Amino acid sequence: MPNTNPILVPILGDQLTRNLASLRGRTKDDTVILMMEVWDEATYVKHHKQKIVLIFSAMRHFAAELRDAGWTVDYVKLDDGDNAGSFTGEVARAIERHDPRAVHVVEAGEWRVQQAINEWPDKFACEVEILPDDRFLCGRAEFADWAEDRDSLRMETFYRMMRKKLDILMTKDGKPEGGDWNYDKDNRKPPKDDMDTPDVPKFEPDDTTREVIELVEDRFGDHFGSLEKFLWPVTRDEAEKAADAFFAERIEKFGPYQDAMVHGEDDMYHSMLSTSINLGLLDPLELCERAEKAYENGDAPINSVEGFIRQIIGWREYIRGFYWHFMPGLESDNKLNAQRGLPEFFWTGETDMRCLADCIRSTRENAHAHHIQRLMVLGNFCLIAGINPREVQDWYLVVYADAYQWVELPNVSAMILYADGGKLATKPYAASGNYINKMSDYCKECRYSPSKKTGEDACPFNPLYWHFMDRHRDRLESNHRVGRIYSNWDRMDEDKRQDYLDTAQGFLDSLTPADKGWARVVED
Ligand code: FAD
Ligand code: DLZ
Ligand code: SF4
Repeated sequence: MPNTNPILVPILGDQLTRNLASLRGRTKDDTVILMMEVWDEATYVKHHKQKIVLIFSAMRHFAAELRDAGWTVDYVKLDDGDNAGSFTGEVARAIERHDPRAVHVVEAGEWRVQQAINEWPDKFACEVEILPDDRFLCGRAEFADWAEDRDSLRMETFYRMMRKKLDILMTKDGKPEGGDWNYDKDNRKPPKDDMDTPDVPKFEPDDTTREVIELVEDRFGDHFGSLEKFLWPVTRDEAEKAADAFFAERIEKFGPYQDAMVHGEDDMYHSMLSTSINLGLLDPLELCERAEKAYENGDAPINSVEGFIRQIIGWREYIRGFYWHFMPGLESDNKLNAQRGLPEFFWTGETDMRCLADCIRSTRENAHAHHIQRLMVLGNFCLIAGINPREVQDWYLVVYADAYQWVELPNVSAMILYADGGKLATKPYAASGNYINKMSDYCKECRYSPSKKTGEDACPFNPLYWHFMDRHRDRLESNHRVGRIYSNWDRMDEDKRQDYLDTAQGFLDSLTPADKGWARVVED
């Protein structure tokens, strides 16, 4: 007799697509889909309230969409009385309920969750099949092949391989479209005075989202972040509307203003699609193909289109490959031995540094900040102030609605903090106040002055920059991209150098370290 018991298909909170490997080819009458809201996931760090609302609401909408399409969905809500609290506990309970002949699950995005899933074959009596997540365009094994025997794992080399493999922005004779692989040099326009960027579509909460907002206010009221406005897309339809608006209104200027920052302008020309891509609501390759079409139709210039495609098939895929390649070590790497605690103002926004205050305000209000804010304002500060990588990792993982460890950790540990010692970046992304002054309007009304180098009114980025360069001289001087900076330092007279170091030290001593309870539940 054939075994007619169903296949149990657990779908995790960031696997919200019908094109998931574990669903493809399955028949509806032979499958029970399991979706689980669990305490362990909601509290392993104290996620921004909007992040929890986004994930639970998107999960509930996706479950409804599957049921409407005729699938059997067993959905466990967080406040279901018998909730086991963990993925493993819930799968065990579902096995009791449905007596499946097998469990088919797609590998998890995160190491921590994958470790738990790896134990399922031994834990459960039925067969467990773990499938690769083929929503990513470069498989984990493919990345490992690419990385093997390479001295340097630069994103640019990886990206060219991906362009060729996917045949995106390539001419018929195998050359990069437009003649160059990378148009970054055209993508550094500072903001104009009268910048008036189109509004990003806002999706008002429906009944399902409102119910989740209540749940989150009730259970996670002490988590960071505001729920005053929650406007993220939570369904595929909404995510597609958000993508339509980006391709109609913003992609043209996406490239040139990619690195520009304006006080109070939280979206600029960015796509604001990361939350939807990471949840599985949007397909990354389809977005790149739409961008390519926009170029072919003359709707957007090559520097915008190439820039957007590079972020997705380049950076996003590379970051994911890098994560799996270097885990679990990446989590504890601290090659610059940075030991300072994260300042409290990262949680409260209470700082006179106008650039940081604005990025933190956007982070609190929207669970979002755009790339250059994450990299060159918040990240640069953490790097040159020597903040401990673990504390910075926790902060980024908590505060952004698009944050999952696979994408947060390499960006934080390797890209901004150089904690991996240079596997990802050729040099630390350290910068003085000059950079922020050039690329933003923040400094005009700041209490500090970007042109003052030392003393009370000096922009803190200026002395911190030299403090960082000085304390890491042994490691960085031999780096050919950094070495010449030390000639400038050595040319300054002794008093000037001491002034820089004293101003930086005075500023560092004035910082109040954050209460650990912001990021994690602290046991008494
Ligand atoms: P756009 O500027 O419109 O870019 C288009 C898409 O490219 C994004 O939606 C995203 O999918 C992809 N992308 C761009 N840069 C990166 C990158 N460095 N790594 C991976 N994907 C990229 N992105 C996350 O999705 N989750 C995170 O937790 C996250 N943490 C970050 C932490 C730091 C320190 C830094 C420097 C960057 C981080 N990023 C993260 C990358 C990037 O900042 C966000 O993807 C981007 O700001 C999302 O906004 P957007 O959709 O408007 O992006
Ligand atoms: C981030 C998150 C949260 C807050 N809650 C859940 C949840 O209750 N159920 C779920 O399936 N996933 C959740 N997630 C996402 C997971 O923590 C995890 O990031 C992904 O499944 C990737 O491994
Ligand atoms: Fe930021 Fe310095 Fe400019 Fe103030 S002066 S906004 S601290 S870069």
